[in-house]
Amino acid sequence: DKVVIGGAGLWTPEHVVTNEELVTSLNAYADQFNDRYADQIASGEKEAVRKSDVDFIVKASGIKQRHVYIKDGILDIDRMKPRIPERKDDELSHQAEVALHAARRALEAARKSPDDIDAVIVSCAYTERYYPAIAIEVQHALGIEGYAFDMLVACSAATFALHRAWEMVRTGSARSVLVINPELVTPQINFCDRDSHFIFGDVATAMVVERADDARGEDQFEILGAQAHTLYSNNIRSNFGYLSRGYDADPFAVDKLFHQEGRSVFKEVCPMAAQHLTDHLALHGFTPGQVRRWWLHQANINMNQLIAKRLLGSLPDNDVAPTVLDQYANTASAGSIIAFNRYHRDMKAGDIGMLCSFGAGYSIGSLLLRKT
Ligand code: CO8
Repeated sequence: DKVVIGGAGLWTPEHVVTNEELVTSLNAYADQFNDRYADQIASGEKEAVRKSDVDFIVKASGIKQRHVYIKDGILDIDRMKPRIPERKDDELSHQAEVALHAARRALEAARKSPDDIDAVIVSCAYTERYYPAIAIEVQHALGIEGYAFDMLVACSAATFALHRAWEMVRTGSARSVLVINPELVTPQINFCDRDSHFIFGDVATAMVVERADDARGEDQFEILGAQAHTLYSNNIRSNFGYLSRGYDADPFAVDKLFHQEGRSVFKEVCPMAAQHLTDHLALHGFTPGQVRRWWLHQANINMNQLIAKRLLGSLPDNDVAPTVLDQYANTASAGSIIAFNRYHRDMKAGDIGMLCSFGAGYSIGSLLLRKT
């Protein structure tokens, strides 16, 4: 039986941080730190904070700005992290709140009510707590009968969750699944580090995966296949976790925040992703040239161009492989889903599209779609 993506939703936080604002703040922080610790820096006891540069950021990544859930605190050089008010147990959690914004939009696009949904998956790079699951909180808030669970697969959380949802609907364990990606990543960014302070932004995305027979949305995409691949790598890592308490670790130590060997990631992941996509298409008798649209993971413009060039032999335009990272930056697993949300309404029945994520783990996930 056919399974479709029956509707998609995107919630964009209202606050924007530009490259200029980020660089001004980091450079002022660097001056303050380097002045304060001039003696220790001179003796080699401490490392100087290195300054950032707007032109470097645009050239190295394609990122021009990012949306953030909470802007307050991020640019304050005496803080360098968002100021997030803690919520009580009986209040809606931050992540459930943003998940609900995207979920309601996906339900509306699919013309579904919560009664039509049998399962909820919240899948993203971080959840704000381990239990009760954010997905169960969202299920409760929407009044959905059935079951819900959280999944963590870093950059590939969205594609891996869609893969699960596809299987759940195919096997009949759910008629329709709401997959949500509330990516609140800014609290894990080291805003004092020029190598990574510019990379990420916050967002929430959602999709309804359901039986084609039940689908009522205006734009439906049949899932022709889903593939996944993982390979262990330490090149993108965060050591923050529940054991940190036992280590007596400083939760803001550099290794507890997002850090990466960006060059190695670039070199290792691009060929893996290109090969994965070629193999996935071949499995279904397609070649890259037959794909009308590529909704690629949004980590770095140069990375996407290299992958697309390997696949197609030349650089595709924005219509074939749309970029959203100039406005959103890297939003962990949600990047390709943002691209889908913004670039699918013009597609015609029969058009083929490929949704693909790649990144931390390493993890690569892809779904081959056909407009119905
Ligand atoms: N301003 C000025 N100079 C800079 C800056 C800056 N902001 N940043 C770095 N430099 C310097 C470096 O320090 C280096 O100087 P030196 O040679 O003196 O050390 C020089 O510029 C060159 O640096 P790089 O070689 O690192 O520069 P690149 O051209 O490789 O660009 C990138 C860096 C943009 C990071 C690039 O390597 C890249 O994008 N790689 C791939 C990254 C990637 O895809 N990562 C995956 C991200 S993980 C993910 O998607 C989800 C993870 C889970 C979510 C986490 C949320 C917090």
